[in-house]
Amino acid sequence: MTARPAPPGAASPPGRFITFEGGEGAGKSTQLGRLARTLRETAGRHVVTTREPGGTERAEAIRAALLSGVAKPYGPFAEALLFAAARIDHLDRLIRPALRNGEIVLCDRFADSTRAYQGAAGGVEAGTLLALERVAVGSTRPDLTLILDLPPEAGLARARARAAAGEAPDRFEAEALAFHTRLREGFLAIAAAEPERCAVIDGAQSPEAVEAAIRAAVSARLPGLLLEAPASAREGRDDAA
Ligand code: T5A
Repeated sequence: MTARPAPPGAASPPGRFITFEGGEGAGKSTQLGRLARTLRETAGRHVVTTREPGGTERAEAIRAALLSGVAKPYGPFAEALLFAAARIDHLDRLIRPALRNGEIVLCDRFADSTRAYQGAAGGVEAGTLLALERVAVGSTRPDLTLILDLPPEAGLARARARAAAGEAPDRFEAEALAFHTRLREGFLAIAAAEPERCAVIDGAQSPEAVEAAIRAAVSARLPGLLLEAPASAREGRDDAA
């Protein structure tokens, strides 16, 4: 998960930053993997896949603390600060270098998750979180955010099925249904407020149907990205993830 510097003198087309958002078990990781494969194999693009919290060694250490629940007693604002700390390292060490290198960064969750989990669901005041976001994220905003939407019961059932297979529910999966309902409303409110950046995808469909909807959204919002890359965009870069 490290981005390599562009070779000296190489043409550097602008990178693209695409984030996947949604509630628990919405299918983000599944769809991020499918889009990455399409972009690499069909379009010949250079793609970095990453996630939040995490994506760098330091941010992964913060992830472990957050998802274990050890930070929960400090409250949702303190958790928001920790998510922001992880995000700052992730942006500085992975996301911005990759974008500068002209790569396509696909990120499983980003700042909208803080707005939805710690804000809409957790109760931290929206203005406070936006101020924190401005400091932590600066001008590195996603070009496109795919919000996978489905009833929280369905997403939690998927997560529970995983738990039955031996994986313990994390800090946020263990929250009550009312929390997950507020979460869904929070993501939909973000999409309504920023329709030019966000596309809502029906995540309750089959994985193939969700994939098709995502391809349609990417084609509409970022024209040309799914078409075969020009030779100049194929040269001089290595896949970093
Ligand atoms: N968080 C994160 C915050 O509170 N604030 C923040 O700022 C940030 C960045 C991260 C946690 O941290 C919180 C949110 C999270 O609670 P995580 O482990 O990364 O923890 O959790 P999630 O991002 O929620 O990841 P999940 O794995 O739970 O969900 P995904 O990635 O949305 O779903 P996916 O693809 O793994 O699929 C889940 C299951 O469903 C199946 C898959 O096979 C899998 O078993 N599935 C489908 N089944 C039927 N139909 C489909 N269309 C399916 N798609 C996938």
